[in-house]
Amino acid sequence: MATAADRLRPLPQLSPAVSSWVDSVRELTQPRAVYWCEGTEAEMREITAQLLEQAQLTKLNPAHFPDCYLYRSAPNDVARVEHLTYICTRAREDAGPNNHWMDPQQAHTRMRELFRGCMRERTLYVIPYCMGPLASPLSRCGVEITDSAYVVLNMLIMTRAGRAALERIAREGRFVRGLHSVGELDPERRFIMHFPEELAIESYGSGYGGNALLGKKCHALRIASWQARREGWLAEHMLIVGLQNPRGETHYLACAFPSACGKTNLAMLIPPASLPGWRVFTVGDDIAWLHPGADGRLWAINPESGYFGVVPGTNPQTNRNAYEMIRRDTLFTNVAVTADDQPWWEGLPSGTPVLDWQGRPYDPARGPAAHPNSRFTVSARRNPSYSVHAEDPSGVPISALVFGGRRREVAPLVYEARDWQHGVLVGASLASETTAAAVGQVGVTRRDPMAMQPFCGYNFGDYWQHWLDVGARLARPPRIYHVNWFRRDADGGYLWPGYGENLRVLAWMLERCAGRVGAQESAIGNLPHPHDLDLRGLDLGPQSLGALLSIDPALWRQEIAELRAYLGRYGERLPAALLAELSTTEARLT
Ligand code: GTP
Ligand code: SPV
Ligand code: MN
Repeated sequence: MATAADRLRPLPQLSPAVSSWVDSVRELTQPRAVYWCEGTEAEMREITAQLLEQAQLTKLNPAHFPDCYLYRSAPNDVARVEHLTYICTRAREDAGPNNHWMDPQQAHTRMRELFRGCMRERTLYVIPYCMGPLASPLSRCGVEITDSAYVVLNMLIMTRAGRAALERIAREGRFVRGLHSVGELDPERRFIMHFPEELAIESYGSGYGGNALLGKKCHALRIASWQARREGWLAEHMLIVGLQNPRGETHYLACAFPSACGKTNLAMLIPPASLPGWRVFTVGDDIAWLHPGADGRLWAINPESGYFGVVPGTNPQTNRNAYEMIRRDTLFTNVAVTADDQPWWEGLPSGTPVLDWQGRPYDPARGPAAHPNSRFTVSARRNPSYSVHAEDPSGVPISALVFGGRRREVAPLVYEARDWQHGVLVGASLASETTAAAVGQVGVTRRDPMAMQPFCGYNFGDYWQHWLDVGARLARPPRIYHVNWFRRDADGGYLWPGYGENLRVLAWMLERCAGRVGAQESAIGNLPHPHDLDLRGLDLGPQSLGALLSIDPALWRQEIAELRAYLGRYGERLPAALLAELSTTEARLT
C-alpha cells in the first residue's frame, strides 16, 4: 500500500530523463492511461486479478497448484523470431554476418509507423528494472514501456523491477530504453530491433518471452554484449551453478548451451543417490555477466531474478527441484490442462490432458497437448537450491566454463580445451540441433558459437577477439570444456542418461581444476581416462562409455572443414589466433 510519503514523491518525478521519454512515447502511441510499476506484491496481485477478469489468465487448481495461472498466447506467437530480429548499427559490418542488419534511421522510421497510435484503448505500463542485484556495481538498469499486462507480470518476476530500480536510474542517469507493443500480434507486422549505439530496443507485434521481456535477451545479452565489449567484460547465454564436493570445496561453473539444451536443468541439478556428499547451488539458469576481478579470476553475476523455463520434460525423475518449484506462485504459458484444471505437459508421469495449449479439446492427431516451447515463469526465491551467494554484489568466482550442444554424433561426452585460446575456438565451434525455442525447423544442426548465435549484439569476429582479450587479462583463467549430453546410439536412443547424472562429468572437471586427475590428449583436446569418471551406481556398459568418448577422425576432419568455411565468413574481423588454433587442430587430426 502506498504511504503518505510515497504520494508526495510519485514515481514520474524521480527521474526527469525517464519521464520525458515516457511523455514522448505517450505522444506517439496514444494510450488511454499510463501506469508506473512500483514492483510490490500488491501490484502483482492487482494486475493478476485484472487479467483474470479479462479472461486473459486462467486460475489453475488451487489445491494442487496454489497461486498458479495459465496464459494462452496467440497460436502464432509462441517462440523467438530470429528472422525478424535486427541489430541496427550505423556500419553494417559492426553487426556482422551473424546478425540481420538494418540502417538505424530506416529502422526507426519503420518502427515509428508501427508504434503510431498503437496503444489507443490500452494502458501504457512503465517498468523500471535492474538487471542484477540492486546493490551490485556490475548491474545495469533499463526501462521497458509495454502495453501488455502479461509482459508486466513476467518482468516483475524476472527482474528487480519498480521503485528501487527507478531510484538507481535517477542516481546513475543512464538506462536502456525498451519500447514494446504487442501491436496486432500479426507475424507480418513484427520486428525486434536493437540500437546498441543508442542503448535502445524497439519490439513490436509479439508478446512472447525473448521477443517481449526486453530485460532478458534484448537487453541482458544483445545490448549488454555490446556494452561489455567496450567496458571489458562478457555478457553470455550461460547458467551459473555452484558445486560442493564431498570434501566441502565449492566451485562455480558457467555453462553455455543453446536454447532448450539443458541450462535450467543443469543449474538445478539433483545429485544422484550413488554420488553421496555432493551439493548443488543455483546462481542463474540463462544469462551470466562475467567480469575479470582484481584477483585475476573471472566473476559472475546472474542479471535475472527468476526463471522463464521450458516446461515439457520437467518431472520428479528428471528434476525434482524444478518440478516442486513450479507447483506454486507460477505463471504457465501454453501448457495443456486436465479435467480438474491442473497444468499438464508431455513428460509428466500421470494426469490426462483434456484441453490442449490452445484451449481446444485435446486431440493427439493435432500434435502435443502442451506446446513444445511452453514455459513457466517463477521467482528464483522459489528454487529450493537457490544459492545464498546469488545476490552477492561482486558475484561468484568461476572455476570452469563449459560449452555444450545437442549433437547426435561427432561431439564426445566431454573434452577439455588445452588453454584459454584453444577454449575460445572450442566455444566458437559450438554447433547444435535447433529446438522449439525459436520459430523454424526443429532438429537441424546449425553453428551456434558460444550458444550466442541469436544473442550477440555485434560482429562475431570482434566478439571472439574480445574473448581472447578478456582471457589475456586473467591471471587465473577458468578452464574450458565442451560437453554433449545428447549423443545417440545406432537406434536413436540417448547414450548418456543426462540430468542428475551429468554431475559425474562436472565432478571430473572439478578434479581437473584441482589438479588431482590426469587426462588423455587427443587431437581435439583432453579426454577423461575412463577410470577417472565416477560411474558408481550407473548402469552404463563399457561399450556405451567407449562410444560416448570416441572421436571419429573422418567425421572430425569434416567438422573442422565446415568450421573453417564458417569462420571464413568473418573475413578480416576473424582473429588470427583463432585460425592458428584451427590449423593446430587440423594438423593433429591428420
Ligand atoms: P532456454 O530457457 O531455452 O535457454 O533452455 P535451457 O538451456 O535452460 O534448457 P532446459 O534445461 O529447459 O532443457 C530443455 C529441454 O531439454 C527440456 O525438455 C529438458 O527436459 C531437456 N534436457 C535437459 N537436460 C537434459 C539432459 O541432460 N539430457 C536430456 N536427454 N535432455 C535434457
Ligand atoms: C531462449 O530461447 O534461449 C530462452 C527463452 O531462454 S527466451 O526468453 O524466449 O529467449
Ligand atoms: Mn535462453
